[in-house]
Amino acid sequence: MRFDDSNWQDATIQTHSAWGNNPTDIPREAKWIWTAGDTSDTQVYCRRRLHPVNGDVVSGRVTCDNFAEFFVDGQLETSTDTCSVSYPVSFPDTSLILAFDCRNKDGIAGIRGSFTNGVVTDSSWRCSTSAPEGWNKLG
Ligand SMILES: [Ca+2]
Repeated sequence: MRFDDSNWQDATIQTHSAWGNNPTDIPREAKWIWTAGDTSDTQVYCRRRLHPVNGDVVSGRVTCDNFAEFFVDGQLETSTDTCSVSYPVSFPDTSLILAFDCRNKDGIAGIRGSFTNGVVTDSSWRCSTSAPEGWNKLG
C-alpha cells in the first residue's frame, strides 16, 4: 500500500534574511522550505514524488538548517550539518520519492535542494512534523 501523504501540508517557503544567498551553489529557484509552524516546529519531514524517466543519473545539492538526512526511495543518501554548505547527491531518474528529515537546533529552520531533473525545493513538496512508517518511500 502506498504511503498516504494527503494529510501532510504543502511546504511553506521561508524567507529569513539571515540565509542570504547561501549556499551559492544552489540556484535561487530552490527555496528554503519548512512547515507553516516555522521555528516552533523543531523536526520536520518533507517529501516529493518524482515521475520516473529513463535511467539517467540525476545529481543535486541539498542542505538544511540545521541537521538533515536526505533519502531517495527510503535509502539514506547523505547527512548534512552546516546550512551554509551544500552536499552533493546523485540517484537514478527512475527514483520515486525524495525525502528530507531535518532537525532545527536553534533559531531559523529550513530545507533547500536543487536537482538536475529540474526539481527544486518549493511549495510542491509535502511536509509534516511526524514521520509514520514508510514516510520516505512511495510505500
Ligand atoms: Ca536553525
